Amino acid sequence: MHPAAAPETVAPVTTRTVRAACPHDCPDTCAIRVTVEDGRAVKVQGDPDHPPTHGALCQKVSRYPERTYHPERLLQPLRRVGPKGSGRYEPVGWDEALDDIAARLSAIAERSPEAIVPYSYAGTMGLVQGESIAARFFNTLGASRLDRTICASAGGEALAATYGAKVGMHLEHFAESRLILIWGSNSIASNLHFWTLAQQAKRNGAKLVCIDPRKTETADKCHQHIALLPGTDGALALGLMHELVVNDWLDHDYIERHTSGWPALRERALAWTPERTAEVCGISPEEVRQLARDYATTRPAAIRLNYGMQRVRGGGNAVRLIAVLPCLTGAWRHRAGGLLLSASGWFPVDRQALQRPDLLRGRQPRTINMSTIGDDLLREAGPGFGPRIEALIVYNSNPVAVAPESAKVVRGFQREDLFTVVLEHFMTDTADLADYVLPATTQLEHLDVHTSYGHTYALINEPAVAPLGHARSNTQIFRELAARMGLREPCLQDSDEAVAAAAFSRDVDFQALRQQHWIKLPLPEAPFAEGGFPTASGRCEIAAGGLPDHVPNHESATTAPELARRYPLAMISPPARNFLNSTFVNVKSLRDIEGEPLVEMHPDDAAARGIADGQLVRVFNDRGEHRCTARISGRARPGVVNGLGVWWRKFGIDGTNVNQLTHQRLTDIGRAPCFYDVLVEVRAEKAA
Ligand SMILES: Nc1nc2c(c(=O)[nH]1)N[C@H]1C(S)=C(S)[C@@H](COP(=O)(O)OP(=O)(O)OC[C@H]3O[C@@H](n4cnc5c(=O)[nH]c(N)nc54)[C@H](O)[C@@H]3O)O[C@H]1N2
Ligand SMILES: Nc1nc2c(c(=O)[nH]1)N[C@H]1C(S)=C(S)[C@@H](COP(=O)(O)OP(=O)(O)OC[C@H]3O[C@@H](n4cnc5c(=O)[nH]c(N)nc54)[C@H](O)[C@@H]3O)O[C@H]1N2
Ligand SMILES: [Mo]
Repeated sequence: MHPAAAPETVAPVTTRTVRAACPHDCPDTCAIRVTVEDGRAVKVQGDPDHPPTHGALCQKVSRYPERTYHPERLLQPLRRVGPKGSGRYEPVGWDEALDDIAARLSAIAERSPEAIVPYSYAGTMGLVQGESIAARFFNTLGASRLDRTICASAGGEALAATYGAKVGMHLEHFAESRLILIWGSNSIASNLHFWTLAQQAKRNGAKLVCIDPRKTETADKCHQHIALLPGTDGALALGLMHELVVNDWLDHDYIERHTSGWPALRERALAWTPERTAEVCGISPEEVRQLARDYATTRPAAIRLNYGMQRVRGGGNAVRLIAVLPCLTGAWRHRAGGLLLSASGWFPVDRQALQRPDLLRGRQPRTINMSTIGDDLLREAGPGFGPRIEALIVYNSNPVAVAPESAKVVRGFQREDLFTVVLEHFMTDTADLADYVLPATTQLEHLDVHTSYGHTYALINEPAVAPLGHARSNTQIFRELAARMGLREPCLQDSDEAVAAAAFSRDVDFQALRQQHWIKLPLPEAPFAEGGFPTASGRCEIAAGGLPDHVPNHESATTAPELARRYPLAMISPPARNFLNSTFVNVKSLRDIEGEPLVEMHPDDAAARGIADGQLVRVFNDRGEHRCTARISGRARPGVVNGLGVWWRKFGIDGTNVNQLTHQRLTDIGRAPCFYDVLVEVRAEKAA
């Protein structure tokens, strides 16, 4: 900054504090206080009064003003002028952009509405700027529907099959647990406000056990780390059940009254001796025995399951099996016992009111799975698929970076005959391939209301500042597109306030939310102490949809031996602490902390390949290659390499990221991607 421009000598004329909520796809959904000086947001802080947030924000969100006022922020509509991918765009006015987009979409909609596909995920988790006016718009058109599977649908559907909904323990009660299994979660990085409570429990004498192939920062701080192979969590759960049965560590009364289907699963579990379990999981039999003993004999015992363990072929079955454990021991009897994967099912969100599926008027458009967008963009019209995709409207997502098997995703987005509109804050990898890029507002510039999948408070986000430049909110953009396309449904013009006020069907009054900033849902303290699961039977449904089992990975030595000979290393690619999926990768201060795209390797695997720390390597399989730096580290277990974070492709050495190596095969339940079920080989590129 030019020294003369430094503002610190001039006292602000007006200062106010605005109550906001963190919009990111994270279980914590923090309550934020934004300090606004003379119309500019200068600081964001965690709300000290909101119990889960407890006054603390993570490092990346504390940089939210830096992201919002980033010099590369998109501030006016852009139209492509060069070939796709050339990066040549010209600024255009909103009227010109929206008129042209409306005309092109209308022409497609008249012929073949399903050729129009929305593509969105959780860039913001807000109920208003997410699927409200946008969903109404696509429903009115009769556009293809999007199956939003990219993150949590395997575990989410599995949990709902077992418990009846995505529900679990209250976050706060983990502080009172005596044993916490942190299972498939790097909580310090991705669930920081849970970690604070786990620390409290630890200080009170609780034992913390981390179950994760990677020795994460979280594993470092737990008493024990069980470094199982990726995709073997279902086997571990069966092995634990074996021990519960043979030692009779079962709560027979709870099982009898509050579960259904146990006898058959009991038989199956008896085949999973600690030795067999250990063999499959790549751990020792003693680890299985010890974990079972701890879990069965410590009260209260809690499981913080997270979505990291369900990004494999058997992810759904694994969640079903793990969710049975607290029913077998009766851990649910105590409010600090049980399990939390997601709390989102507790929220009385009125999706009918928000999304208005009635606007389909009996039409049943096809559904496109967002996790196979690579294949689907390249698919011709045909029976079983329907029309070729002609137009894609992307908002709240960066599919070119985050969707699996990037080579195909990129080829799809590069189709010259595809009309792509991207609503964004920045020129992401996806925006780079758009016909139109429309500048969207950030959380500081629009109204929203929020649920959480990690706690049980609804929150409001009041706009703190006016939209920057010519940015418009997602809702505003869809309202205007609808008007220009002649769509006359009055609800397409609802204001953000009206949408926010309709978002909850009960318990959360919008005006009260405006007054109070956040509202805790009225829920029982120990939700399943006396059973009462939200299933049809009220019981934990162990065998709904068939008996759960360990389902091995798509890509493993057992299921694909020939492949495993050529590509003997399993690769996982969990989140980087200072990014949020691919968001924040362009914030330099955060990118500098993460350094560069890298792959962590165990010293033995590196030595076997003559790879030195810091060396440039080629990670590859039949789908492609990704060159990055090798970090030789005890964070990787033997046989598994860790590619951290979803970097923007354009920051990669060859313009690739880890998704160059992932595939589009889906999970057993929930039609989700298998990001952590991948085999690769690694070779040194040149001498260190
Ligand atoms: N800082 C930060 N926070 C985030 C995100 C981020 O990108 N950065 N992402 C957000 C999103 S979108 C989500 S969905 C949530 C939750 O996102 P999650 O995917 O749950 O993220 P993590 O907590 O990092 O948990 C992943 C952990 O699971 C481990 N893992 C990988 N494969 C397996 C396996 O087969 N079994 C077991 N037991 N563990 C495995 C990984 O090594 C990693 O440590 O986090 C959110 N929070
Ligand atoms: N290899 C690998 N791939 C992964 C994962 C992994 O662990 N490994 N994780 C997967 C998971 S769990 C998830 S959830 C997905 C995440 O995939 P996405 O949901 O696509 O998440 P982000 O990469 O954060 O991209 C969100 C984009 O939305 C934009 N955005 C934010 N707010 C707004 C808004 O108000 N309006 C508009 N128009 N845009 C906005 C941001 O600028 C950002 O570019 O990635 C998945 N991909
Ligand atoms: Mo996610």
